[in-house]
Amino acid sequence: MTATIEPSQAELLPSVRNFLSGTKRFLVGGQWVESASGETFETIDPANGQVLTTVARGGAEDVDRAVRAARTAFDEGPWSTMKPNERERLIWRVGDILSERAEEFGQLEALDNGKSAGIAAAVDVAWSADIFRYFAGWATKIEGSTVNVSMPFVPGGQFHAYTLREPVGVCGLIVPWNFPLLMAAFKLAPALAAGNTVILKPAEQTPLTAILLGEVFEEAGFPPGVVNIVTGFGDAGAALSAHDDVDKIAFTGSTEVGKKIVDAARGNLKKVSLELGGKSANVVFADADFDAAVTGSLNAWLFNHGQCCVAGTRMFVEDSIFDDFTAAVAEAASQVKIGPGLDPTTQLGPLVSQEQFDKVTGYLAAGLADGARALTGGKRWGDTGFYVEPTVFVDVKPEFSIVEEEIFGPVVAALPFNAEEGVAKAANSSIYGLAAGIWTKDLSKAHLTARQLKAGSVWINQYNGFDTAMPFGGYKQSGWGRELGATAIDLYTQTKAVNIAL
Ligand code: TXE
Repeated sequence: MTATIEPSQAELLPSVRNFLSGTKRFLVGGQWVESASGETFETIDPANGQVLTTVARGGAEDVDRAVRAARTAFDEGPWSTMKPNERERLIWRVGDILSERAEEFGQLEALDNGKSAGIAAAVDVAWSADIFRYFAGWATKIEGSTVNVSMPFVPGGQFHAYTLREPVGVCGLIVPWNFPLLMAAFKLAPALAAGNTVILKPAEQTPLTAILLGEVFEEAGFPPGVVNIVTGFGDAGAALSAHDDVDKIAFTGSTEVGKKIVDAARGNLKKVSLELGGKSANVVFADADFDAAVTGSLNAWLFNHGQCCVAGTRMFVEDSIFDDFTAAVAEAASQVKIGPGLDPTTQLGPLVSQEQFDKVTGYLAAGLADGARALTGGKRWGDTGFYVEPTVFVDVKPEFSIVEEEIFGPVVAALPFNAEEGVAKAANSSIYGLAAGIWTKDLSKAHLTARQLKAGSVWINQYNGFDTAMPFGGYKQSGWGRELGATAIDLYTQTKAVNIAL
């Protein structure tokens, strides 16, 4: 791993260069506006710490304007009065435009977040397009039901009872920086398919693809006020969460802020769905396909530089193969190509920000101070940008902070287990329960362990196996509710019971 960092903006598309010039405004009621305060903030290229561009900094007043625009578009139409198949067509168009502009979105995401532009185009953008198309289809498939009621306490003979599935109303969508476009798509697509209007608040570290997405909504032909985007910091998110005219908040981010959102939502008891932190267990049994488990386990904690809520950062390995397996994972980790996101050969880019870099290197120091041993890595990489070496820790104890806490960087803690004693108790001893991995050739062992693990997603003989049709969300302090799939429609609708005496 040698430190050769190319200038990160060498091969930019003209459209991306163009986008970066000038202060970026945000979208309220169909208008691109500056913030009410006139304040702006800078967004940074994590590959070199340089300013990419300046962005309008929205605050409470801007959030209020956006909520009013969304309220009007919801209460007075045209969104709520539009036919489902017209909504379907518009949402589908967003997916198509994203596919057409995948390279542009990929480059912008790479610049703002640090991830590889190729991976961003192939994963973040392509999957976002798929999510818009999948939920476009739901717009015409949301159904209530008829109910066979007896009504023993109401006089009269016969009744006709049915349920309606209605949109919740005005939804605030607050997203983080690790998958900026994708996390926005997770929320926007089902919210819009169900007929809600929205205010999107992207993360302050990565506001750019959300702004570009605003242009896509315009190009697709969305009426003004249906999708509003306010760029800003946590104070804007807090104002949205506390706003009395917001009916629902959907949030992805830290567990700490998730709890603040629950508190802020108390005022009008708005609905809240949360996708929060994780410290996922990846369990490798001795009978696993060794090579597949090595590659898959590396991907489990290294994908997106470890900045994944589902990252398999507690690697439980059966004691009989522990030394060989951890050595193989460490060897594979040491071969990973590190560099800026715009270099097509890059496998591991910089962390998103100085703050995240400080947090991750702080955990590396804490792990070493506690007595853990780094089989590979353990420090920063190079001397420019927010790069950290992929790190495999062994000789760890369950109470070490590197085992208990979400690091959100390319760091894994490996722990041996004995098959006779079982692994579930240790794997479940976390405040989180987002995801888990299991590697074994024994079918019964795989299914039994899947039942024992307290996690919202369990991947067997693979990791990060997402699909738009599969529900996603967490047990315990990893969150409330399930995004994606049919369950996402539940998050953005409410049920009305209608009962008629015939
Ligand atoms: O997240 P925050 P941060 C974890 C990860 C990371 C840590 C901190 O461990 O190291 O959180 O990251 C907005 N009311 N995850 O500080 O603060 C904020 O502006 C309403 C896991 O960046 O939770 C941004 O838009 N909103 C995670 C969003 O919340 C508020 C992904 C997320 O920021 C707010 C990211 C407030 N009071 C971090 N304060 C995952 N689950 O994938 C901030 N925000």
